[in-house]
Amino acid sequence: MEDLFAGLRCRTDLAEGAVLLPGFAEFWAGQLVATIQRLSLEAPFRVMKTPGGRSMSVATTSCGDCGWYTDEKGYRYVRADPLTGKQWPKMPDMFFELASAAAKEAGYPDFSPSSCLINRYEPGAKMGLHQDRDEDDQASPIVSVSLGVPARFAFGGLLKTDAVQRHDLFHGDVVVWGGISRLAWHGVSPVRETFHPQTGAMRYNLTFRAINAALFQP
Ligand code: MD3
Ligand code: FE
Repeated sequence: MEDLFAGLRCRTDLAEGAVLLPGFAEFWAGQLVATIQRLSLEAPFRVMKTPGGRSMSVATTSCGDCGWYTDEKGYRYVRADPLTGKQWPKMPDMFFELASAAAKEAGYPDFSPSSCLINRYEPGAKMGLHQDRDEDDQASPIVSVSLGVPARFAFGGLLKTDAVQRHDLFHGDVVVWGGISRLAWHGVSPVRETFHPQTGAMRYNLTFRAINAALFQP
């Protein structure tokens, strides 16, 4: 049903610097889902722990020159996957091209992501309000791609206490977070138990990021 309305939902500025491109990834979506499955054979989804010792609600993996990681040592980008000891899988060309095209569409023709974080939400999984501050390249946008079961996404302002707006993100939706929105507080409400033909009960989210290479840790 939601696909019937994809054409009716049009490009929207969600906030200053944040552009929603509904269905931008729709043509790529089947391939993206299949590629996520393939990547996860090399770098399995795992539930990471925050520095405070809590298990995250989502399962996560990465591809690209570095991957975001969290454990008792803190939040950081690492060149090798601590679970396997191997480098993260190379970012598939299709991923890079999709993220670059979306960024270009939103006004960032030079975006060159070096990392893609892959979050997998099972029914009930959520992400608490947080800011993304580990990239140290805040001039570059973050490109996010939603796949599978829809999710209600919340984002606020630069202060945790600022009021939040809520939006539903559907299969194939892309959001480019640039400018001031890059530092907005954001999170995802618990994912509803429902079905998507391409992902079953799961929601996947890809976030493409440009990382200052000097900051990568081994
Ligand atoms: C707004 N992921 O991985 S994507 C994350 O759906 C993350 O898995 C969520 O937040 C998810 O860090 C949300 C949309 C998103 C991504 C990055 C942002 C929104 C953002 C950075 C700044 C502001
Ligand atoms: Fe985030």
